[in-house]
Amino acid sequence: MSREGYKSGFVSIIGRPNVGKSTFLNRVIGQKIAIMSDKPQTTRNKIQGVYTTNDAQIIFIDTPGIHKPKHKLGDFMMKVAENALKEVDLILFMINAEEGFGRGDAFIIERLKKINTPVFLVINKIDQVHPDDLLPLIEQYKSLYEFAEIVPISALQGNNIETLIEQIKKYLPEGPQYYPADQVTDHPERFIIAELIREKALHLTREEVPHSIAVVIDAIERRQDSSTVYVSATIIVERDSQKGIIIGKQGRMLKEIGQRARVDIEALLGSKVFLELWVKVQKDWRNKLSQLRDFGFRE
Ligand code: GDP
Ligand code: K
Ligand code: MG
Repeated sequence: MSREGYKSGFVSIIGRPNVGKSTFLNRVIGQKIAIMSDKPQTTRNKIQGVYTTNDAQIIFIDTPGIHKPKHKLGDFMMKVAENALKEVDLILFMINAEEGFGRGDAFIIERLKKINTPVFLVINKIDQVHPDDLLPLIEQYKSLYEFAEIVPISALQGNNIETLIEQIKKYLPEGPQYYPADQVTDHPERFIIAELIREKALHLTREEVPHSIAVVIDAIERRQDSSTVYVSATIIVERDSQKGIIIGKQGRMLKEIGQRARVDIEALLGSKVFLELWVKVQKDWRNKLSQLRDFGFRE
């Protein structure tokens, strides 16, 4: 569903172990979050929870690899971690007010300097320190990195959480409500899978088809007694000519789109994927949609 003024986006929470990342997420839960820890592992970005209100949806993402590694990570892995942080709208860098600055933080800040995503410094466990000790800590971190906002909280006691949420919303772009408000979806990856397919279609056709093409996921099923996930999706175009481009000579283009998308979806879901792609012409589907929106219809 998409609505004017509605904000949505992806937020990554990073920080040393035990600073309170999980406590914060659980605190934000109320009834508004859907923890998705039991969902299929993703190799890069795992959705940890979705916070939905009537004006915004915040999708909290776990981006592994940014923390100081026990073993030396290869440059490639480091790049992967950095890219993952580039893809989110906002990063919450959480620290423990009690502990202060540590080497793990220096490592993270070095990584943050390589990306443009805005970063909040979230100072947790303020219930454990005297307010007078907070200012020097803030000054110290300020001198190391230009944080977009600095927000002291207590995840345990719930102090200042509302303020943090309001600040987060300010940094989210306008966007759709990706996930149902009060329903834990079985497949939070649905939207991402659709976007992966759309991206491949646009890229491989060198954008000969307009960005307005849509991808609808018809089914995601884990086949019994099989480790394979079956995904069926339909690419919706507006014209027969576009359908021709997407399918390509003897179906070669569609096959290529499918193969490339499958590789990414397998990485996302962490399992083998059987991907079935269909192409459908739906004339003027965009116009119809915007007309419907004028009547209050929500996608
Ligand atoms: P994570 O490793 O970053 O996910 O940290 P956790 O959320 O597991 O928290 C580590 C410990 O810190 C737990 O014992 C929490 O109860 C505690 N903790 C988290 N937030 C706060 C806080 O705001 N104040 C206090 N006093 N303790 C906290
Ligand atoms: K976004
Ligand atoms: Mg944790």
